[in-house]
Amino acid sequence: MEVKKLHRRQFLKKGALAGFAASTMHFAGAKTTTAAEPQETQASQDYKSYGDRSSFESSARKSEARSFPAHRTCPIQDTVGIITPSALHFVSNHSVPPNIDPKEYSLLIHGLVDRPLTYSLEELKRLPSVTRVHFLECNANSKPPMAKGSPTKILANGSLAFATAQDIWGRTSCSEWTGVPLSLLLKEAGLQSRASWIVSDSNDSMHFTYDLPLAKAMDDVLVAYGQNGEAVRPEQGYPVRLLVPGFEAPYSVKWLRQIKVVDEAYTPKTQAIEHAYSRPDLKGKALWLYYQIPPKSVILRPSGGQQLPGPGYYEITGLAWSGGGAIRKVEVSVDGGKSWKDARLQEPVHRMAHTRFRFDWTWNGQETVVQSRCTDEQGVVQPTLDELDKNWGIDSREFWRSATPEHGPFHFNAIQPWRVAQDGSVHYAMFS
Ligand SMILES: Nc1nc2c(c(=O)[nH]1)N[C@H]1C(S)=C(S)[C@@H](COP(=O)(O)O)O[C@H]1N2
Ligand SMILES: [Mo]
Repeated sequence: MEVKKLHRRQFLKKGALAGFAASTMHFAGAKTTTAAEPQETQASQDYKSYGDRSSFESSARKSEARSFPAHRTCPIQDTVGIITPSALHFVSNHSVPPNIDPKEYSLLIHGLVDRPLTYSLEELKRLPSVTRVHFLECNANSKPPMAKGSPTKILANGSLAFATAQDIWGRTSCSEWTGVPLSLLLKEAGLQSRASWIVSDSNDSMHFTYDLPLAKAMDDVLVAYGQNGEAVRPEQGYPVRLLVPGFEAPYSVKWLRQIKVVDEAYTPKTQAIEHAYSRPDLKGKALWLYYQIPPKSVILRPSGGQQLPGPGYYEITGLAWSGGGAIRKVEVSVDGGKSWKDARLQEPVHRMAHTRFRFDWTWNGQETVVQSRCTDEQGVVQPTLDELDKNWGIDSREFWRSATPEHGPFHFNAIQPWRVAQDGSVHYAMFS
């Protein structure tokens, strides 16, 4: 057979590293070791019926500074592939989460419909389901961490000490979600002619409430009960949440209680107070709500707080995503933005999902800046910080220093530069 005839050396030649001369291909840090005898660490009868990861693995969520009552960032720099392990999915809770018995659960659909309906979880699961890979991203993700009250220290050269990808970019995650299309439930209930928006609320202590244009609700929104092959996690809204693909994550109401069909935007309190931002280009005189996430990408290895052991080959890897659909292209620059080359995209590329990119790099040991920029299926390109400033009509270098954690234009998608210093340390270099 063809495959069997390929010797190891031939195989390596055909591989991704074929372009690297053997002499330049010393792997920093790679050591020759002899295989150790496998250690019997756990008797097989000790394996749990619901398993844990290896005791050597320690990647973990982190509390955010503003952590009332529970905001947790995802260790995005440690993930591989495109699916975030459910146990590491970022968490954003604005009040006390409920603990819902699935037997007691019910979802009410009412308002401008012909037949108000309630569904138990079992009834929802009898309906035709779909499974799709989608990211969720908090509106506050990737905003510069230099606002007042931020724990991040600004160094003399403008670098931010200790700013890791998790600190800045950890409010996004990507899962395989399973559920019933919301359009199916709304059609069952029968939409009346004045119907144009929906308002969804939840079973948490504040009844977190958000509205959504009906056109989006009828397009691709899921009433989700599955996450990565099992029930939605308690932190993610067990037993049922809305999943609004490509929109800022607050639209995806967790612990979903009811959906009311209405004839105008309601802008409920949680939306108006916690998620509307003043427009700097209008001198802060107007509050603005954002919907679709713009194209974003970030290099995760190497990224802030990491340490390269020395010159040599490294795979640069990171994630790209866009609320506008599929990622078409990710370019990487390893020379401070002078030149850009296409990265490889992990296939298949899902629409409105994290997309893994990979890029071969041989670091020569000199200080440099690495960064990525993506383009989505609509041809929208991730902007530089200067382009973003121009769109918003601000000088961000001044703006971010005077901003407070609660105040400032979120929805931040500027290209993220990381500086690799000569000693191999990696730093946030957005403003330097
Ligand atoms: N019921 C309810 N839904 C909610 C929230 C909440 O506090 N309560 N937080 C919202 C916000 S601000 C975000 S960013 C996303 C986060 O989803 P996750 O916690 O599953 O990552 O959930 C949204 N849905
Ligand atoms: Mo959020």
